[in-house]
Amino acid sequence: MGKLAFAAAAVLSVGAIFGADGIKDAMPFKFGVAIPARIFMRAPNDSSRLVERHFNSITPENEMKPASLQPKEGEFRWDVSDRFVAFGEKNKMKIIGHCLVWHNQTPHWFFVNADGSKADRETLIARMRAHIHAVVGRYKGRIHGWDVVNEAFDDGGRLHPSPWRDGIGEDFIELAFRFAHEADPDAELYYNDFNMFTAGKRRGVVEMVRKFKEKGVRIDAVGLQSHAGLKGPKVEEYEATIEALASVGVKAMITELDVSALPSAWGLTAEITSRHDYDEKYNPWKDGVLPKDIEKEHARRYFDLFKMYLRHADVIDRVTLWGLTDGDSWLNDFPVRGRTDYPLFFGRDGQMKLCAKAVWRLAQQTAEKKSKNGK
Ligand code: 9MR
Repeated sequence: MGKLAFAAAAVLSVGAIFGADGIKDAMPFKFGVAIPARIFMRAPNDSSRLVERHFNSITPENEMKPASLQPKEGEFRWDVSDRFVAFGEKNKMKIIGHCLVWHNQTPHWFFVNADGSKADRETLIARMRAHIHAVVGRYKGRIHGWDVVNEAFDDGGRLHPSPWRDGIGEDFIELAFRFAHEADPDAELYYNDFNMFTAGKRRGVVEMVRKFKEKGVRIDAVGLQSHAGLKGPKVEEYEATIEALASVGVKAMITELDVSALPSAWGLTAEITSRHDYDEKYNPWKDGVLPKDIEKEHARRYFDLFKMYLRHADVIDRVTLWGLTDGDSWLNDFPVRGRTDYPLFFGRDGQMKLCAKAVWRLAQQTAEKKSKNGK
C-alpha cells in the first residue's frame, strides 16, 4: 500500500467509503481506546457512541491506578471502576486493567511505616499482594488482561530506581506477576512500558520475558506504549521490538498509541515527571485547526505505523489509542502545560480526522487483499 492508497483515503469522505460498521471491524487485531470517566460515567453520550462503534477494547485512562482504587490502606473505592467494567461488558468489549504496580499514581502509604520510616521488604510485598488480590480478585473472569507492572526499565535496559525496586529488590516484577496469576488464573498478564523502540529497553524487557518463560511465570504480552511524534521514533525501531518479542514467545501490544502533531520540545518519553516550560513556539496552532500540510503529515505518520502493524498481525494482539478526542489527550498538558495538540483519531468536535480515515481505509484494503489471496 503506497502513496496512492494514502492519497485516495485522504480525499474520500467517510460517508462515501464506509458503511455503518466501525474501524474495529476492519482490523485483524483488537482495536482499543483509553477512556476517561467523563465518557463511561455518563454514557450514553456522543463520545460513548463513538467508542462503541469504532473500538472493541477499552482501558481506563486513570481510574484503576492504585491511587484511584486504594487511596488509604484497606480503603478501596470501587464505584468508578465498577462502572467502567460494566460499560465494557454491556458492549462485549475486551476490558483491560491498567495498572497494578507502578511508581506513579501510587499513594505514599504503600512505601512507609506509620512513623514515616521506609517500610521493609516483607511489608512492601504484603501490601503489593493485598492490593493485587483485592483488585484482580474483584474483577476475576471479567477483565481480559492486566498491565501488571508499568514502566520499570530505563532506556539502557536496567530497572530504574523506584520505591518498589528499592524496597523489594529486582524480583518485585516477578512477584507482581505471580500474585496476579494467583488472583485470576485465566486473566492475561502484560508488562507495559514507553520508549520500547530503544535498543536497551528492548534488550532488558526481552531478557525478562525469556527468564519468566524459563521459570514458568505467566506473561502473555508486552505493551509498547508508543507515544510518538511526527519525526520519530522510526517505524523500524518499533518493528524490531515487535520481532524480538515474537522470538521469545510473547505477543506484542500497542497499548497507548498517540502521535503528537506539535513541535517536540524534549526527548521522546512518557515519564510524567519530566516537564518543560511553556513557550509560544511549542504551541503554534492554538485555535484548534491544524494547517493542511501538517494534517497530512500527521495522517501519513499514522498510516505508516499501521502499515507495519498490519504486516505483523500474527504477533500484534491489540492496538489501543491513548484517548478518543484531541480535547481529551494528556498531551495538551505534557510535557508543556496548556498547549493545543492534535494526537488522536477524533477532533475536539468529535469528527473523525484524516488520520483515522486513512488508517481505516488501509485496514479495509489489507483485509480485502487477504481474502482475495485466500489467506
Ligand atoms: O493519560 C494519563 C493522564 O491523564 C495522567 O495525568 C497521567 C498521570 O500519571 O497518566 C496518563 O497515562 C499514562 C499511563 O497511565 C502510563 N503511561 C504513560 C501515560 C501518559 O502519561
